[in-house]
Amino acid sequence: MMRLFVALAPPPELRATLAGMALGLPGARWVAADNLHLTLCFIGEVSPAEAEDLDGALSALRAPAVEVRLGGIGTFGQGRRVHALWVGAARTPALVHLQKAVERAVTRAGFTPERRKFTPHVTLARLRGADRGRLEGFIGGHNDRPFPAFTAEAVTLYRSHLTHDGAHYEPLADYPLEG
Ligand code: 2AM
Repeated sequence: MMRLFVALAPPPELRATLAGMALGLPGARWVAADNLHLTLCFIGEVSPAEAEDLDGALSALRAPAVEVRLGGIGTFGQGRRVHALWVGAARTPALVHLQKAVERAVTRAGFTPERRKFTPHVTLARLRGADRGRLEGFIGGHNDRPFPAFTAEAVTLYRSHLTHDGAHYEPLADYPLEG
């Protein structure tokens, strides 16, 4: 079985910038630059044959390229249970349209994507027992920071490998969007 999801990959320079923010919050488990992504649709465990069906469905996807604007720092989890730190993406109609198109393609291929509300974000770090003061300082220091917008020209099918030192995400295939 393989654990799959569909996401957008920010360009390498932007990923390097995001990964470089780790200096501002030591102690958290930062996502390596290569692994940074914006999830559009989480699929979960599938067999190799199902992965082929998914590949077929995503190959048939027709949607325009989207401009993605990152900005604003957020967290998942409450109070002492904060477990993820992320940078948000503007919830533009084009991005929402693309997310729905991907979800439809996945559903048409016979899968039931996991339904979390779509909160477009790029997870930067996983936290455990984070020091509140430091975390708030980090958020305050980066919340208004602008990042260069980018145009996502493809969606990527990723395989998630869960290892003892965190998840590693392997891009399996790119599906071009219409420019
Ligand atoms: P996260 O970054 O907010 O943790 C691979 O696990 C990717 O899929 C991650 O971006 C993760 O989001 C997302 N993901 C994991 N489980 C998910 C679920 N049940 N529903 C939606 N997205 C999920």
